[in-house]
Amino acid sequence: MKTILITGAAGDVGTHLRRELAGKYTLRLSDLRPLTPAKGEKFARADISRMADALRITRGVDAIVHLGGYSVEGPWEGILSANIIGCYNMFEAARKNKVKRILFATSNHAVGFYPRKQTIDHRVYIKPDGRYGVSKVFGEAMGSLYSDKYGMQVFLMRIGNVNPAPIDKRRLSIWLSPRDLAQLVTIGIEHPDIRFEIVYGVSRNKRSWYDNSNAHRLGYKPQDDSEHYASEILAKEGPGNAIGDRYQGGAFTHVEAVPNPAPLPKARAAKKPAKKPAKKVVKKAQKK
Ligand code: 15L
Repeated sequence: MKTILITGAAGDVGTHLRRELAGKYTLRLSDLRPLTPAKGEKFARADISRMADALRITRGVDAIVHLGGYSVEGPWEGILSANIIGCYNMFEAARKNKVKRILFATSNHAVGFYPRKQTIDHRVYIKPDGRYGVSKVFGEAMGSLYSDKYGMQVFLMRIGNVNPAPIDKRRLSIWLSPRDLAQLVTIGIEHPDIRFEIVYGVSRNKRSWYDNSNAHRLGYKPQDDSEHYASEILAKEGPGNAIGDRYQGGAFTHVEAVPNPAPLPKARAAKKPAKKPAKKVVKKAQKK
């Protein structure tokens, strides 16, 4: 049985994926946040913005599903640390530890400034819709470099929105059900001819904005279609936004931050400054 490392395993996508892949692979999990591993899983807490951590978690695995990172539009510091430095560390640690295959969760936001009225495939020029989208483009570029220069097998999944059911009108076009996610990831792990591939991580949605023929060529046969939920979703859709409604990336195209579904643990987000020694003690020390 192959040993697969899933980074960002405590997040929403990671949680769905773990459940779907249980029993198929030996799962090694990592995250900055704590996580209770299920039977058969092993968890290692890691901050991938530190190379030593990235090296530690990638040792001895057959493939990596790299989900970890800052998962929405937000402040540059968080994106820089997790998605630029962390992503670099993951590819470099994989290379150093001779892990041949890496599946990277890029995002629809790498191409979010394409208009909704346009159908795009995996060959379109990138059009990120924010700092987060730019960081995903960086990850795609890392994949291209490590494939061409080091022969790594790279599977880039431009993921839409993973949820048990679509949550709004935009997500009717980019929804990815957990079981379709698992099918796509399995292809990324198992397909014998992966060198460098870009696919869209979406279900068989009637309203899709993507020509996902590259994924289909590799054997992807999604089972779910968001259309079953369409009337219910559209009936409760709130007022839109002129810019967001025009582009595939939605709100990411016109706001500076989207509520972060995976905030850092408090202890790391705001480290207390070290206590200064009391003044008297300082004076004594100086006299010595
Ligand atoms: C993403 O890339 C995010 O990781 C996810 O949290 C959602 O916001 C998703 O895109 C989306 O566009 O719905």
